[in-house]
Amino acid sequence: MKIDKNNISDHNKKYKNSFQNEFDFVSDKLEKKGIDIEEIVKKVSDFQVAIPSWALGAGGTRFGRFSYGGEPSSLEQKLQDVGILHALTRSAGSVSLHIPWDIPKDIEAIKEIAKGNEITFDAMNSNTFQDQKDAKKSYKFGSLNNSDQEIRDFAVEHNREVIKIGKELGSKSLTVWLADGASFPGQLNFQRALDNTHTSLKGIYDTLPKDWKMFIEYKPYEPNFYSTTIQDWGTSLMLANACGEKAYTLVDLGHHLPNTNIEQIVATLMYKGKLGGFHFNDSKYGDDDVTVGSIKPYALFLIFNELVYGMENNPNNPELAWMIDASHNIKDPLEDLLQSIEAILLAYTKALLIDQKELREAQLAHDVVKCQEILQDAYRFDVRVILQAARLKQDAPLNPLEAYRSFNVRKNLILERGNKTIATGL
Ligand SMILES: [Mn+2]
Repeated sequence: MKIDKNNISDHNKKYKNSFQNEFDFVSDKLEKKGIDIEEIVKKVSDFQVAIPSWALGAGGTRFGRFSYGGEPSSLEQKLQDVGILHALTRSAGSVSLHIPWDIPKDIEAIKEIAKGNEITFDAMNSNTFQDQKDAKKSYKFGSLNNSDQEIRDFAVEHNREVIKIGKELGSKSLTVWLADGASFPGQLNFQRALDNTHTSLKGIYDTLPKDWKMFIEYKPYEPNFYSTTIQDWGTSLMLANACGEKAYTLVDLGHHLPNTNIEQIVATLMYKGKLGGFHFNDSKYGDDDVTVGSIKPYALFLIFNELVYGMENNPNNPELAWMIDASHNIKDPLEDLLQSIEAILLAYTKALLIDQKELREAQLAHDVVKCQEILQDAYRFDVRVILQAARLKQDAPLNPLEAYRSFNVRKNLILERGNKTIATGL
């Protein structure tokens, strides 16, 4: 299943006139504010977010999993799905693989398929949160933090293997997320666990190729209920600093306790040049798998305000590795990802509209009302047509979700793959 370019141009012909009217109207409005719409369109076109291989099938919860017809059952099919998303948006030009779920049998063949779909390989993800079949050691009581040296070595070795596979594919980074922690008080000696984690991470870091980065992700709780060894950005930053200059903190939106000021965390990390990766999702209570922007779109906008400021003013911070990190329970995963991509780009575009000079002046004048007005003025501006312009420029459909449905993508995937497939790893 590949998206037919003729279908896209038919789709765009249908909406071209209404698009153009709207675009001219918005372009005029922005010009009056002194904003060049073409500059914004260019930045939006350049923005690429990686799709994780595990988001393409139905994830389910610990209570159950409801399959989705036509799920990709191999790495090849996962790449095809990312290719579909990229053809529909031109914003999803990379995939983030998960080892061992996505071990390529034939590296060259996989690289060919990726190339054919104009997909590159983003950060590689290791997995020490579950035991694999026939595993010699168990991660039941931790991996990199385990009190047993042999288990720590086993987990370090797995990460080195992930780097090796990633190197062959052309990836340039490794993301380490640990489920390590304790479910009950007294179960774990915190200081020893942290020390073990530090030594293990260093063991992985030392085998990192010169041009690679290592991202250290944090999460306050789950799967452990009492403590997580790398629970917050401060712990992650401390470990990244202890590893070296190629190690960075990774912020996952859903990995914070309710009401955490994530935009301030982002700002703090960028100030130190240590924000390396960014995972998008949304959450209401505790789960981190809700569609991006579906619950707290204004918070996402405020986060993007800090990200945009950081990207423009902190040259010491590297280019960020953006990824959607979500799992889909009841929606068509591809439709959910299209909604997420749209939400990310909307928040980014609105943040680009903020007049940073005017904001700075209002801040210096302590005009609190004006500061808020500047932010909200940008947030309330309807920028959807800017996203459409970015897609039109790259021969992608003006309305990706509608195109996806009218092209009968899911129906065709089910015809090709069957109704009862399960994505590897899910
Ligand atoms: Mn994540």
